[in-house]
Amino acid sequence: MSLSKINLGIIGKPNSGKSTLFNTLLGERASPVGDEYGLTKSLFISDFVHKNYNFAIVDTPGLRRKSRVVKKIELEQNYEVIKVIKKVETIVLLIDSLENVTKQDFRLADLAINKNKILFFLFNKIDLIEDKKKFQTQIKKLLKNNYNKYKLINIEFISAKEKYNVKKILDIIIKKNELLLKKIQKQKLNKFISYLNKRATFPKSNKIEIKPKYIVQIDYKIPKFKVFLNIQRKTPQIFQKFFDNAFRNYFKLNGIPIIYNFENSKNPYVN
Ligand SMILES: Nc1nc2c(ncn2[C@@H]2O[C@H](COP(=O)(O)OP(=O)(O)OP(=O)(O)O)[C@@H](O)[C@H]2O)c(=O)[nH]1
Ligand SMILES: [Mg+2]
Repeated sequence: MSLSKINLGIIGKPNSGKSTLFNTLLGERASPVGDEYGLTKSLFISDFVHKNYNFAIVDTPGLRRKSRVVKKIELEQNYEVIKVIKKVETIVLLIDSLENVTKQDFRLADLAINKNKILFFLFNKIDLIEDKKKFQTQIKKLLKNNYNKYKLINIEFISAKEKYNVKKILDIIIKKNELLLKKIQKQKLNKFISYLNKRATFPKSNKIEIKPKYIVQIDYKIPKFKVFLNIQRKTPQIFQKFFDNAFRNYFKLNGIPIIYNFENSKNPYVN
């Protein structure tokens, strides 16, 4: 039987534990690990099998804030990491649980989301946190309240060093990759539209409620939908957000990219 493939990029600030996680996943010390800030200077690439998946993984140099980057080599490293983000389908953004989530983290997350990647906010070194339950609740609340792409991301907690939750994360990564291939039947999409029209009040454009009329899936590698609306004008952000939210809730599609093409109603299916 041939194995399916998952390409996984490990990114994040210096010292967050990327190389430690890389080694834990491989079960060997392939990438040097240590307290020195900015230890990893180039990409490390390897692969392993978990369940019926062949994981290709990339360990990357820790990225510093742009304003702190002084040496040319660091600029090149930044460039390498951005290339990795573009190339793989799944990104693990590693965050040291003892530190705050920074602007730099959000910048990297935005980059991954804009490129339609499956993205994990992976809080590492959870072994150093005393009240883990409280911490996890706080982090989720923080992100929910402060990050408007909350529904698009996955939030998990591990100790790369103590190998805590690492296997579980692999299983979740598999689940999300399988979810990415989801095909939604026409009938179910129609049902969603009538459900939404019965329930919701919609954002307005020029005092007219923007309503979805019809939806059709047009691609399957990353779920992509054409959504026909009752307006002629450019679809406002607020409606896009509203629709995405409703759609993800209804079909239970959190933590994966979804692409929508919003169209005006000049089409044969409306009315
Ligand atoms: N307590 C604890 N320490 C960890 C964990 N993961 C990594 N560390 C420690 O954190 C330090 C940095 O780990 P690295 O894996 O080298 O971090 P990195 O993100 O690769 O760092 P750069 O290559 O500099 O970007 C090392 O001292 C690790 O032993 C963890 O889960 N728990
Ligand atoms: Mg490293």
